[in-house]
Amino acid sequence: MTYTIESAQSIFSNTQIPSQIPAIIALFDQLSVDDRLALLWYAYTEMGKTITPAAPGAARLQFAERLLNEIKQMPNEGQMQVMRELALRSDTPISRTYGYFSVNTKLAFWYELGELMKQGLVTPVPTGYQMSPGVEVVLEAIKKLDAGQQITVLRNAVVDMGYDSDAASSENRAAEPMFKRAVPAPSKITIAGVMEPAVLNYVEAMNADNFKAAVELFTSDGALQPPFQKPIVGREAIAKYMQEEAQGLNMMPQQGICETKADGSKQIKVTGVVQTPWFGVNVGMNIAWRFLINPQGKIFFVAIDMLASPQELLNLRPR
Ligand code: EQ3
Repeated sequence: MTYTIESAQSIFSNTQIPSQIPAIIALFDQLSVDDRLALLWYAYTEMGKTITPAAPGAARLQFAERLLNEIKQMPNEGQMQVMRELALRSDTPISRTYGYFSVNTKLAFWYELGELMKQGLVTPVPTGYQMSPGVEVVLEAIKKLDAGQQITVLRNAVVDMGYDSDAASSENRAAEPMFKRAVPAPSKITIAGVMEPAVLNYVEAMNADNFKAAVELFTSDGALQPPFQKPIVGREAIAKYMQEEAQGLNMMPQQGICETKADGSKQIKVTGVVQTPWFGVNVGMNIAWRFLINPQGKIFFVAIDMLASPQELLNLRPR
């Protein structure tokens, strides 16, 4: 049997419930720039009543430091202008520098700006700002999401900011500093219903931040599809992605289903919880992994999906 990445993308699609996140992001994108910045501030402070991100630490801030110092020295209106340009993805020197940052550096940059806003050193909301009705709609929609989905909306908003030049591709970025784990992640994995070595070894390698071992489990033309993104194809590209975005994750798969096909390939769906080092044990994201394992036991494809609700953790069979 021959499979392609395109055909692999649709495995177990009849068990999936569409996530509300893309629709909320589409609504968010339609807001004016001041509305978007204000909304992020309100959503962040609202979430901050129950959860707050972990401080990024000096190593992670090293790439953002120069930009942050430049912004700190600006008058309020200049600071606001920079934030607008970032949100508008304008082609300005600051917006280009930001575009070069890795996802984690972008998060660290906004974390620091957020701290300055809390201290009153940077204005969080434009002077004279009047909330539009659209902001309330999006804010209410965000409030109804669980914490794992809320932080995904915030993360996606931050990642989409800045000028996206071709030169800012991940090959041109400096190596990402390692996230130090406060507590080691689970190292011996068991998944109810799934015994497949490639899947168990994948989770164990990821939990040890051993991306070399994780990538060796893939076929050379294998692909990984992160939530709401296109597949990343080939071991080298996957390894680079993992180094930048998967450090310090705690993966706690719980249960799964395995279907063996006539040619010996396997389609496996696993559901469970993932924690990001940004929020530690305080926020669990409900996710699914959909694996296509070739007859030789290598991963040809894995998609990672954000689940629409905790009930979906048990949604393993076609409806
Ligand atoms: C200051 C403020 C509030 C206002 C201003 O107007 C604008 C902005 C932007 C502001 C600041 C916002 C801030 C500070 C936001 C911070 C958000 C953070 C820290 C969000 C972090 C989110 C992390 C997430 C959602 C991580 C998810 C990771 C997942 C699902 C990993 C999945 C993976 C698995 C399971 C694999 O098997 C393979 C790898 C992969 C990474 C895909």
